[in-house]
Amino acid sequence: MTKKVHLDHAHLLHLLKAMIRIRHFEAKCVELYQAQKILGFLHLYDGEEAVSVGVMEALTQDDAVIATYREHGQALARGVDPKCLMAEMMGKLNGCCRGRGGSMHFFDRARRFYGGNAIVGGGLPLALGVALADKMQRRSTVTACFFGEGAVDEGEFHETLNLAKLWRLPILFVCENNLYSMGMAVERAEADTDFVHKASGYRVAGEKVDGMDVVAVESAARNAIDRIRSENDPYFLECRTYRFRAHSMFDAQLYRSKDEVEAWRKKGPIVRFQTWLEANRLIKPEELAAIEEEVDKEIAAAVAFAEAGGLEPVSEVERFVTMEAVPS
Ligand SMILES: Cc1ncc(C[n+]2csc(CCOP(=O)(O)OP(=O)(O)O)c2C)c(N)n1
Repeated sequence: MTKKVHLDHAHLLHLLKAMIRIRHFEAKCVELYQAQKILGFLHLYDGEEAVSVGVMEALTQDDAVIATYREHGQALARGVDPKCLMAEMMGKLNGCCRGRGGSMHFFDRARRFYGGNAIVGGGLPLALGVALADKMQRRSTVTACFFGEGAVDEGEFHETLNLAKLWRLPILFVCENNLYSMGMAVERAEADTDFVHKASGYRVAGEKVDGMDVVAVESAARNAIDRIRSENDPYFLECRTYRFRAHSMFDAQLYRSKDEVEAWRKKGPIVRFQTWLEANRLIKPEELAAIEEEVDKEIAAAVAFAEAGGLEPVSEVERFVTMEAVPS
């Protein structure tokens, strides 16, 4: 039976705010990058916000999350503190990884957010390990594992799906199919572009969902998680989405036309949801203005926190290279 999302007014505004938070956080990151306050790589999630916001709504705080290198949205939607994330972006000691991880390696143990990962597909075996550990410790949790469609070409994908099914691990596989893997269009890379079909090769059940529709994603994720918990089996969601920006900051985007991007922007997750709310008189202009103002304040506070943070002293850089005793 399909479980409906409970669309009360507060929940609708919460979904919109969560997506706007991600969009504005990243817009600020672009400014800071251009001002050379953020260095290294920067892969934006712009256009894909409905996927992480919808999926996270279906998880409890005990569930675990494994993310990609495009994980600013995944971390924010999981409820990781934007202050620690912004400080991490700037490489500061008060960042969520002491500034050692940067844009691609957010991590927050308290939120069971086990990392962004620079390696394409690298999160898949980690998700397997987390889910196995939870199962062995008899926790009834689910591990949500995000990855791009490019990761499906990696051996890790195939090994992970096989073992997840064989060991009946409670993993929600979330394939963010944004149609491009760097500059490679999905139909140029895949003999079979139906990823649900690929998952079924390992007898992992799944479905496609419109990744530009936050309510559709939340509903699919809720059903999937119910099913994972009741049937003790992994499940696969292919979220069809699109990234509006370049792969990273170094990408001239010669592989797609401006018209294509513009056409997708018009059906973007925020504009679409907001227009629907407005058309159905579910949001008042002053509510929208309040959301934008609150989010901008949050982000300004995050930037101030990050600016005030120091850098790791050189004398400390070798710390954590080898294991230290973890206080129990
Ligand atoms: C194992 C590995 N191979 C290659 C790369 C270089 N690389 C970085 S991003 C990327 C494309 C991945 O595309 P996809 O998984 O679809 O994710 P998206 O960037 O579209 O979110 C590649 C090939 C890498 N980081 N890791």
